[in-house]
Amino acid sequence: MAIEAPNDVVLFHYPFSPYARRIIWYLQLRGIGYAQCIQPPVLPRPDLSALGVNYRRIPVLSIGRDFYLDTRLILRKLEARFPDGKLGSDKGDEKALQRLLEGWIVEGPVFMRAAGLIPTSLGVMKDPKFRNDRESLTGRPWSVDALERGRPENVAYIRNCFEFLETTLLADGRDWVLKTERPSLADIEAIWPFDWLVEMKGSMPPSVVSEKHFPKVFAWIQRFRAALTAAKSSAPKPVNLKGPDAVNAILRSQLAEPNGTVDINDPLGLKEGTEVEVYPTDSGFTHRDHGRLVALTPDEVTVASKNKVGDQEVRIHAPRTGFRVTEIGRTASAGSGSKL
Ligand SMILES: N[C@@H](CCC(=O)N[C@@H](CS)C(=O)NCC(=O)O)C(=O)O
Repeated sequence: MAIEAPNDVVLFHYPFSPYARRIIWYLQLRGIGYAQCIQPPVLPRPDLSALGVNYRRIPVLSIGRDFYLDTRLILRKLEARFPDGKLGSDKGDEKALQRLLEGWIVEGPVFMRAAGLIPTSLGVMKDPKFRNDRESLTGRPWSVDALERGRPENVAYIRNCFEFLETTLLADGRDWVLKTERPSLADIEAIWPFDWLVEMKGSMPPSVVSEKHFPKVFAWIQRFRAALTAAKSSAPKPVNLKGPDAVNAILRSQLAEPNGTVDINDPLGLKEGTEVEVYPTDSGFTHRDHGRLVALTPDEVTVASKNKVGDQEVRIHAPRTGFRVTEIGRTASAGSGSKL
């Protein structure tokens, strides 16, 4: 019997992905039913390939036959798709803080520094398959020696992040970042790498980062975990879909969004219908999604792509920041290039 995805939502992830947790937490806090299709932590990921998605990072979320890449876009889409009881603020200054926190961690250096604190004693770090996979992801050598050499600087950097939260956002003793009654999107945006590090034994020396040094940050993390436990107990349990069931459920469903438009004044000058490729510029850039350009707005690009199983088109959406869109056959010039 065909298994349906609640709300047509399928999350592709693996449980130890800290990025995926941003989305799982959001869905739990909102009580939104969804299905999940657990992916291997290293390539290949045949379920996503069958669906026509080449992007290699995790998580990916589909709503119907629309696929959303990158947690920044996924959260925006969930807020728009399920507006009643959304977690984001409507006030300009609060929205600004939300966006700045998102950028600080996802686009800025915080997550890379936090990832540099994964203890090298973890089994996965010694697995050559994992090491080779992450070398191909980042294009840089991945070695225990290099990680150990970088550790002191990463600890110093992360300590400053704890210090920043302790002495600014949380300094007045508030429970939640925007002084809300319950955790908001701003809490999700701010908390995830710090929660991940606190959970990961051996990531930070307790002589430098501990509850004693940063009581407010640690208490906030505890509060957030308690709020999640409470939300989880009343939220619908995710439906587990095996790869082929996820592929079938998605290909049976409709497109979730109407056609968008291609902004004729967009600086890239691309036209609707042009064959383009879309890929992230920070890591995983050799895994590119190809398709017909369907929509191009200031913060989103959408391409229509063929899956490998049926005739139905799927749509792949990515945010503009941190992603490149190029006409197939043309080389892009890197936007950040400077002669200074
Ligand atoms: N900016 C992306 C970053 C996602 C990311 O880097 N995810 C990690 C997992 S936590 C990843 O994909 N690692 C490589 C892989 O799993 O192939 C987002 O916000 O979703």
